[in-house]
Order: sequence, then structure tokens, then C-alpha cells
Amino acid sequence: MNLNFGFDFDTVFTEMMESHGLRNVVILGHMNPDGDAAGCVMGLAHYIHTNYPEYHALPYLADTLDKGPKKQIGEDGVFRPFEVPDQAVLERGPYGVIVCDTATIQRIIGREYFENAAFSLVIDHHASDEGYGDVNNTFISESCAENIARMLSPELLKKAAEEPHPNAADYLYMGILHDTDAFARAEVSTLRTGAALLEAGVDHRYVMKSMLTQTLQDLEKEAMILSMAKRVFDGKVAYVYVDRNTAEEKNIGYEDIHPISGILRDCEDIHLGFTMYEEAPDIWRCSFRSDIDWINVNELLLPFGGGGHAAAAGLRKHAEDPRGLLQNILDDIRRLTAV
Ligand SMILES: [Mn+2]
Repeated sequence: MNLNFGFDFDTVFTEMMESHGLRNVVILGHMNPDGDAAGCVMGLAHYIHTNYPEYHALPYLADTLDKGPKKQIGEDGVFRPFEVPDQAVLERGPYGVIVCDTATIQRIIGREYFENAAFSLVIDHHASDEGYGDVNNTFISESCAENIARMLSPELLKKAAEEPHPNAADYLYMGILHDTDAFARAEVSTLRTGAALLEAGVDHRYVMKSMLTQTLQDLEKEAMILSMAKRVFDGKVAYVYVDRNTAEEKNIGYEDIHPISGILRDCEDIHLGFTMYEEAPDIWRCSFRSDIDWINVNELLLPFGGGGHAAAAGLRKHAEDPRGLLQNILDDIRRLTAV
């Protein structure tokens, strides 16, 4: 079965390394990495480590990573991606960089490594990707890990899947699980790629452990936050607004807020769920999840300086008048949907 879509990672990668005389490659993802970003970075690092021993892969991730993926990476027998890449290695000469799952240069964690690289390869799945990098392969899909799994050599991926868990195949499968909510959102290609990874040796139950991380206390906090939801436009839209005072008083961190917009959107009677969270004084992080045929949230947020995917997008904004920002967003929702 050929799952490739015309971009052959092995050819592009070896050409990038050989034509620039590179031996080291730094692999990066986006800030506050989710399972997909982490799965892509770690999956590629293991794939290169197993199949290209002549090259040195240096994965680097922010340690503000979600709890489940962080646990899986804690079991990694090869890489310590939360430590900055070995300077001694990088100072030996020019190196290449691969950036995964990151739509804009601004969102790269380890941006200085991207800027100082001799060559950059960007692999992404966001509609809002800027098209940066020397080679940019952006293909809109449910998860970046699916794109990567499809552009790798099936034989070499199989070989990498024979390594102890967690290996390249486990990590790519983890990326797909996290960005599709365990295949709740999937195209034919998503299920085919998942099946190919399982056939290569991924243990579904093992990787699922990176999804199931909530304690009873987490659920109780989630219920408390959900009880703060306001509904507008006949209840079709629901949002949670948390300013600094509320966050401190109720001990609500960004990791608590992060899943809320998706939970709201997944309600049968809600088409759009979003959250506004004051991360630092006047700095607002907003997360939007929608039914794709009701509103495109990438389009909604572009005028505000945010973006992402049609059904999942975000905005981080300095706002001295957050209530005004909220009102502007609600006005645009009305304009785009005629509610
Ligand atoms: Mn992603």
C-alpha cells in the first residue's frame, strides 16, 4: 500500500544533508507542544536515528508539553528532548533543521536554531502555515504526524518500528491519536495510516495511555470551569471567559482551560466553543473549536491576528479591553454565520 502523496521525505532529507555537507539535524515543533507536535518531532528523530546512523538527530521540545505525551517521552530510551541541543555538537559546523506542525516562525520553540540553520525543511498541516523555510511541505490534514508517516519509506518505518517502545511508529501514532481525538475525526487516509502503523508494530493500548491521563480531581475542575460557560446565539455558541483574578481565585491554569473549547463544541447542541484566558496581565489566549460546516474559525481569527485550522484555531493577543475584543469576536461570528 502506497500512502505517499508525492513528497518523499527520505530523498528531500538526504539531499538537504548531503548538498550542504551536514551531519547534524535539529528537530523542532511549536510552543506549548501537544501530542501531535511532540509525536512528529520524536517520530522523525527516531526514524533518522535508526535508519541514518551517519546523521545526528537533535530533537528539542518545550517542557510545557501536555501530560500524556510527556509521560511517553519520559520512557524514551534514546532522546532527552527537553534539554537544549548539545552546543558542542552544533558548534562543530553547519547543521540542518526540520520544523514540524508549526504554522509560523513566531511559534517555533528553539527559533534560534531555525535561524542559524544552513537549511530548513518545514512539514506542516495547518491551513494558516506561512510557507516559511527553504523547503515547506504543508498539506492540510487532521494531523501533521499523518503527513509525516505518509512521506516516510514504508520499509524504513518498519525497521524503526522494531526498536524498543516508544519508537518512531509509536510517536507518529501518538500524534495522530491526539490530533484526531483517537480517530474521532478521520479521513480515509487517517485510518489507512493508522492501520499501516499498527501493522508495523505499534501497540494501540500502549499509545492510548498517553490519551487517558485525567484524575477525578481533574474532572471536578473541568466541571467547575464548564459551569462558568455562557451561551449566546440561541445557545449555538458557548464560551468561557477567565480573567487573572478568576484564574488565581479558582486556581485555573492554561492546561485546565485548553480542552474546554473542544468539549463545548463536541456537545450536540453547540456549534462553536471558545475560551478566553488571561495568561499574563492583558495577555489573552483564546482557543476556538467549531463544527466545520457552521463556521471556519481560521477565517474568523485571521483579522484578529490568530488562526490555525478551519475547525480549530487560536489567538494570543495583548488586549487592554478584553470585553471589547469579546464583543468584536461575537459580532464577527454573527456576520459570518448570520445567526
Ligand atoms: Mn497538529
